[in-house]
Amino acid sequence: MTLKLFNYFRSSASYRVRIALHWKNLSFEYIPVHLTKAGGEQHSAEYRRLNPMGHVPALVHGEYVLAESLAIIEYLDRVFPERPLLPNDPAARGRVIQISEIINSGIQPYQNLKVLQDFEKTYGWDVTQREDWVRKWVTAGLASLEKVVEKNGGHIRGGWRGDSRRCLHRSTAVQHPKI
Ligand SMILES: N[C@@H](CCC(=O)N[C@@H](CS)C(=O)NCC(=O)O)C(=O)O
Repeated sequence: MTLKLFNYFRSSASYRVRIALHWKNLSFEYIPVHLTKAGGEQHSAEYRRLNPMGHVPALVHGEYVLAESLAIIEYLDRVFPERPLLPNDPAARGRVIQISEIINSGIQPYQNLKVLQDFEKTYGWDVTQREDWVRKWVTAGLASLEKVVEKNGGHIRGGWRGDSRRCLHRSTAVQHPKI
């Protein structure tokens, strides 16, 4: 059964899944979904049938379609258990999911394209206003993330394995010099 990944090259959620696929040495078909060309290919009726949220990435494995990067990573780990991404130990697994969710739900959505587009379209915010708002929430999220990681004896750069690290992306990293 082939694996197809509908994704966009600079989407952080797409990065997560591509990193997981490469980590597991799985070959996959890369299907680009351009987020800005022609108003955004993620809004097409065809793509919305795969993911009604209109987000990338979406994985197609045979007849099975799955969206949400962390759900995809969990699925890949179950179906292709070689080179695991998530630890088996319940406490370690819980911690990895906690850290991943801080990024996935607590940081990334604040800088999502549709949020920034809506600020411009609905509220008329200029680029400085948009960036200030994003920086405020991303910085707060990263500060919390750092506390959680430090409390658990880790640091983000160097040797830190697991799914939560795969959630980090350069767009958030540039906001925070320590990462
Ligand atoms: N929690 C979702 C987030 C997916 C997401 O927000 N993807 C962004 C790109 S990183 C997207 O498709 N945005 C499209 C838009 O804002 O219109 C996941 O992990 O897959």
